[in-house]
Amino acid sequence: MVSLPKLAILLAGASLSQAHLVFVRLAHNGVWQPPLRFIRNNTSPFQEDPSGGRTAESWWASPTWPTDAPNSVRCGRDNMGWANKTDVLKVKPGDTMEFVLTGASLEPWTWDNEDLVQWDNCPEGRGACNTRSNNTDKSIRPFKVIHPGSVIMHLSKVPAGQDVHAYDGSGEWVKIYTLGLEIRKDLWPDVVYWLPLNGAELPPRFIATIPKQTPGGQYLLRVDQSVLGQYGVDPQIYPSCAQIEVVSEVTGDLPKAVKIPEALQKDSPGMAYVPEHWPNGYTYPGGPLWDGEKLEQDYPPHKDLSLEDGPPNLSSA
Ligand SMILES: *[C@@H]1O[C@H](CO)[C@@H](O)[C@H](O)[C@H]1NC(C)=O
Ligand SMILES: *[C@@H]1O[C@H](CO)[C@@H](O)[C@H](O)[C@H]1NC(C)=O
Ligand SMILES: *[C@@H]1O[C@H](CO)[C@@H](O)[C@H](O)[C@H]1NC(C)=O
Ligand SMILES: *[C@@H]1O[C@H](CO)[C@@H](O)[C@H](O)[C@H]1NC(C)=O
Ligand SMILES: [Cu+2]
Repeated sequence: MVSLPKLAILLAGASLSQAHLVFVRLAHNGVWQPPLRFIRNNTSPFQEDPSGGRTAESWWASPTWPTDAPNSVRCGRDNMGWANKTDVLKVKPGDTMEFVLTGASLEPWTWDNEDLVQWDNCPEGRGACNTRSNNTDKSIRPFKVIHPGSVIMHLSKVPAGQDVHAYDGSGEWVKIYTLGLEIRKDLWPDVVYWLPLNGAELPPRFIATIPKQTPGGQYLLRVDQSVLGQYGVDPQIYPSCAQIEVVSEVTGDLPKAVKIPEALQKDSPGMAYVPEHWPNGYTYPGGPLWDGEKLEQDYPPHKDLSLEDGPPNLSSA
C-alpha cells in the first residue's frame, strides 16, 4: 500500500497565505494580454455568502471554498461586479489560451512596480516573472503553484439572448484541459507527482486549445487549480474566468457535462484525497474531458497506477 502521501505534508504548507494564488493574465495564441483585461477581477477581500451578500473579510488571494456563494465558486469572489468592466476576447477554434498566476506575495497594488513583477520580456515567453537584478525576491516563488491538485479549464456557453457581461456561469460547463499527476515509481513510496506543483519549482505552462468543434458564440473560459481536500480540510478552489467570443461557423451547443458549484463539492469526484481510492481510483475533478469529438472520463493513466502488487521494481523503473 502507498504510505501517507507527500501531498499531506504539502497541504499543511498550503494553509500559509503564501501558497494562495490567482490566475490573472492570459495569452491568446502566445500573445500576452494586459492583466485582468479579459479576465474578471476576483481579488475582492470580501467573502460572499450564498445569497450573494458580503460577509467576512478575507485576503485578496484567499481561496474560494465549495460552500461559498455559487458565483464565487464559478469565477471567484465578486466576479460579477467586474463583468461589465471586462473586455471580450475574440478567438477562433484551434486557438491556444495560456494562463499565468501570481501568488499571494504579489499584491495587486504592486503589479505596476516593475521591480516586483515583470509582465514583459520574461524567460521562455512566460507571462510574468521577476528577474530584475535589484529584485527583493529573486526567487520565482510568486509565480509558483504550491498546492497539490490539477489545473483544469472549462467552457460555458452564454445562454441564447444573454450577453457574456451578464452571464453568471449558472449553465453547463465542459472541461477542455487538465494538467494533473504522474506516477513516478522512483519516488516510491510517495509516487504521486503533481505536474502543476512540479516539486514546488516553476510550474509548466498551462496552455489549452479551443477545440476545433466549438460552436460560435460567447463563453466563459474558466481556469482553476483546486487543492485536494483531506483530513477534514475542505478543498480550496482558485478560479478565474475570461470572457471570450468564439468566432466559428460551427453551430449548436457544447456537450452537457457539469454544473458549478455542484461538481466541485468536497465529496465530488477528484476534489478530495480518499485513502482507499488513492491513487488507483483517482479521477480528476470537474467532470469529463471534451476533446472536441469525445466526452470522456478524465483520470490519470490507470495502468501506471496499478501498484497493488507492491513496490515497483526500481531497477527496471
Ligand atoms: C481588482 O479589484 C480590486 C478590489 O478587490 C481593486 O483594488 C483593483 O484595483 C482591481 N484591479 C483591476 C485591474 O481591476
Ligand atoms: C452591466 O451593464 C448593464 C447594461 O448597462 C446593466 O443593465 C447591468 O445592471 C450591469 N451589471 C452589473 C452587474 O453591474
Ligand atoms: C532596479 O533595476 C532596474 C534595472 O534593472 C532599474 O531600472 C530600476 O531603477 C531599479 N530600481 C531600484 C529601486 O533601484
Ligand atoms: C528488477 O528489474 C531488473 C531489471 O529489469 C531485473 O534484473 C530484476 O530481476 C528485477 N527484480 C525483481 C525482483 O523482479
Ligand atoms: Cu493557498
